[in-house]
Amino acid sequence: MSKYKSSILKLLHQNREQYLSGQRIAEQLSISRTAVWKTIEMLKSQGFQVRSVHNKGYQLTGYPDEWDQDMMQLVTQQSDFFKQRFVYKEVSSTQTVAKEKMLEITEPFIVISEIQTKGRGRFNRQWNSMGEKGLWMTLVLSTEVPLHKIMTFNLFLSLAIARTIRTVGGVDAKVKWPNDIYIDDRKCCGFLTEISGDASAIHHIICGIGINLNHEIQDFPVELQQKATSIKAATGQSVNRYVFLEKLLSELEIAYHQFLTEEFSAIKEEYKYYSNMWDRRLRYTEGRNTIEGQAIDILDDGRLVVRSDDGVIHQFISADIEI
Ligand code: BT5
Repeated sequence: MSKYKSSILKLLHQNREQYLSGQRIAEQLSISRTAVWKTIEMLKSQGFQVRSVHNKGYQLTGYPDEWDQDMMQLVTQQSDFFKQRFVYKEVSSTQTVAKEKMLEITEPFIVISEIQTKGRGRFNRQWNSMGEKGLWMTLVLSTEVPLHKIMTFNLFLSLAIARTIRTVGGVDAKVKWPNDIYIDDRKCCGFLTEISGDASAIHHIICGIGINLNHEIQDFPVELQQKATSIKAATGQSVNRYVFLEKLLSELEIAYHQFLTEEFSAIKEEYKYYSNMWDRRLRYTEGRNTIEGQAIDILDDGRLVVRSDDGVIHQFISADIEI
């Protein structure tokens, strides 16, 4: 690997809207123009697309299909909130890897994998995690959080993810209580919040996030083709996975600090505004209890309030909702 790869990649990525001359790159990094040229050739051989135009210079126009380690370091180091980042080609589940690493690491960190062979959702349901198409990531947050507050974590997080999908994907993403993001009534993202701690407080939040970015509908297994979507399937436009990840990490960091310092009431109106549950009759299942009715509110502790068809009021902690 060229010793200049990271620094040239950083310049090209940060200036991707414009051309950078070989001369300017060479001067900024105090290296020769030949070294710049050789490194650009190497980047191309690794799947980066670099346009070179005489008298203008170089522009980064495309990224490798698989996660590139140097590019990932660059993107994930934009903020130093996540102190360590682990990027794999294939793991069983980023949740499993994160839980092993958590025993030795006390600061926030992330685990990302191109492929998960046993990606999972809540209650050990399968999570389809196809390579090169999505973002499969676990965040570990080591912190003391009082137990009563944890139910609202998903709600703060939902807004951060939906905001990222709207900004980077340019599509109307809705939050579906308690842990999904939908586009056009199809699931585009699911996340899973697990905790470790003791009777009085939580010590770790282990949050696995799966986001479908560049899937075509046919990429999903048949049983998901009517209910799943990706940003690309919804908009016809591919998403740059690095740009998406960069934005997502910054939104997650903001949401996490907000979760620690504020109550759900601070974001309740925004959450309700972006929610896709109101004014429709849906089926709600929690444990063995299934009802049909309409959501009417979310309480300050994160519980969902639903009025069933017979007029009875129900409160849910984490129901499955069929859209
Ligand atoms: C979730 O569970 O939605 C949480 C998914 C969390 C996945 C991430 S990926 C990184 C980390 N590592 C892991 O192993 N997991 C986390 P739940 O609410 O139980 O929904 C699961 C259901 O979503 C499945 O039963 C399918 O119906 C559907 N599903 C599975 N894969 C999907 C996909 N790629 N897109 C949309 N829906 C999917």
